[in-house]
This record gives sequence, structure tokens and C-alpha cells, in this order.
Amino acid sequence: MFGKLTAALKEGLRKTKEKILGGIRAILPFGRELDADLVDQLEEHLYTADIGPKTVAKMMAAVRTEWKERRIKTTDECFFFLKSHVKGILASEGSNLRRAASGPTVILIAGVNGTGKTTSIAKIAHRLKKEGTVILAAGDTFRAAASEQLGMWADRLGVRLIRHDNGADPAAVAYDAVEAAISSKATWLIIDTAGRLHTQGNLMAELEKVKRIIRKRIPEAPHETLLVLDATTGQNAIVQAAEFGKILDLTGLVLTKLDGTAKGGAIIGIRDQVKIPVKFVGVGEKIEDLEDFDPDSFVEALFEPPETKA
Ligand SMILES: Nc1nc2c(ncn2[C@@H]2O[C@H](COP(=O)(O)OP(=O)(O)OP(=O)(O)O)[C@@H](O)[C@H]2O)c(=O)[nH]1
Ligand SMILES: [Mg+2]
Repeated sequence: MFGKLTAALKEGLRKTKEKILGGIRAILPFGRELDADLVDQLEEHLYTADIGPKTVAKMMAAVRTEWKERRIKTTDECFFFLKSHVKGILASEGSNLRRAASGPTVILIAGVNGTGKTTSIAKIAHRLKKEGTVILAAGDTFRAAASEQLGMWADRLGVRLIRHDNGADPAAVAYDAVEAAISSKATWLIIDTAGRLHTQGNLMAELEKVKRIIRKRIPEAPHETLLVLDATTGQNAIVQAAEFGKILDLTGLVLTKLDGTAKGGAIIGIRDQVKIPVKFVGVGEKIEDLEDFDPDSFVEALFEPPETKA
């Protein structure tokens, strides 16, 4: 696990940082006494920073308590309190993937349409193939182009793809893929699924069936069930995590499209409201554009002072 900030993550967070940190710094310039007006301004700013109202309310309650009890008296103290508070919200038990004690480790990927599931699978496979054999399963049999898209990635990565015809039962694809992973002694099996809305009851039931079928063959699988969320959808992502969590035992989140958005503050709200660790963040469309989520580096990236001008 690396704790270092990569250039891609820094660059990806640039707009978010301008919005969040820029605003906070304008309200809390160094070396001033904190007063009620500044606290109100800070609150207003945070409400516009895509963090989400519930989380901002909690953050501000904490700030006001610290201030009333005179533990923070200056703008600097307030700034550093906020920083460590956000770190506390984001802290998690680490972004390492769980692994099977023996046999293939099965990773099931789910999420609503277009969040970046298939792309994230390719990115994860690209990493994991350095540590063993990877098999991909085209469990999105719903859209004609879906297995072609995954097939293209499989070719590029030089990994095996298990697919059926379009319209086939995704659970059957999953079953075959698990069989193939066991018999070929693969290290990893990553199963793609069709995008679906949590309101589509039949499609959610289909997902549950996929999981059931996998378990028939490997009872402790899937070892990871990752929900892919588009970070730019903010509050919506929180609802998606809650709803998918009812059907699947989610073990991790992949937050995509952090690059180029000013809405990266949503991660703070998502992490606060959804008690599932963020395992990866997507910072671009290229195969390397996936980062382990390291809360400390993330907060440093958001709160570190801008490059000082001479
Ligand atoms: N900028 C950026 N684009 C991304 C990222 N991840 C995915 N995308 C893009 O988002 C679009 C959708 O990605 P897919 O991987 O096809 O999404 P999906 O969830 O599999 O979509 P469906 O299968 O249709 O539900 C593509 O254009 C990707 O290149 C990311 O981290 N950053
Ligand atoms: Mg897809």
C-alpha cells in the first residue's frame, strides 16, 4: 500500500481542492480570532461543497462545540480541527483486497448504469495480473456491446474472458466462470454485471441470484463485493450504496471519476453516511488511472497549502 500522493490523484483533486480549501481559506485566513460570523460563513461554504447536508451538520456541530468550549479560538485552530475531523470521517481499515485462503479470490462488481464498472474491472485486472492469473467474467449479458467492451479489455490485458451469448442468464456466466477459475487454478476472478437501478426489483433479484450461484461452488465467495459509484453524483451515490447494500453484502466501494470534478467533497459525505471502506478511486479513463484509497493522503491533498508564490 502506498501512502504517497500520486501526481494523478493530486491533479484529479485540483478542482475539488480549489472549491473546498479555497473557500475555507478565504473564510479562515491565518491568524484571526474565530467569531460567530466566521463560523456561519464556514457552514454556508461547506453546504456548497458537495459534502452533503447531514455530514456538514455533524461537522459544524463539532466545530461549534469546540469553539464554545474554547478548545478552538482562532481561525488556524479551526482549520486544523476541520482537517483532522475530515481525516477521522475518512479513516478506514485500509483498502487492501480480501483474499481467499485457498483457491480463486472472487470479486463481484455491481452498480448503476455508467458508473464505471467495466472500466474499473479492467483497471483492477491490470494491477492484479502482476500477482497472479486473472479471469474476467462478462456477467453483463443485457447490453449487446457489454461483453465486447470487456472482451476488448481482456485482449489488451492478455487475460481470459468467460462469456455467453447476449441475453444469457448472468448467473450461468458466473457459474461457468467460477468453474473455470477453479479448474485452471486462477488467482483472481472478477465478475462484471449489468448496470441497474436499485428500483428495478427484477434486476436486483438477478444480482442476488448471481451471488447465490457463486456461493454454491465457493461458499465464502464472493470475497469482495465492490459497489462502483460515480463520485460526481454525490448524494445519489449515498442512496445507491444503501440500496445495493440491502441485496449484497458490500465489502468495498470504488469511487470513480474523481478527476476533473469539483465535486470530490462527496467522498466525505459518502464515507460518513456509508460505513463501507473505499477500496479504490478512479482518476481517469486510462488503465493506470486507479488508486488505492489512502485517507491520509486524500486529506493532505485537499488541505495542503497551495504552492507558495515568491
Ligand atoms: N474521467 C473518468 N472517466 C471514467 C472513470 N471510470 C470510468 N470512466 C468512463 O465512464 C464511462 C462509463 O464507464 P463504463 O466502465 O463503461 O461504465 P459501466 O458502469 O460499466 O457502464 P454500464 O455497463 O453501461 O452500466 C466510460 O466512458 C469510461 O471511460 C474515471 O475514473 N474517470
Ligand atoms: Mg459495463
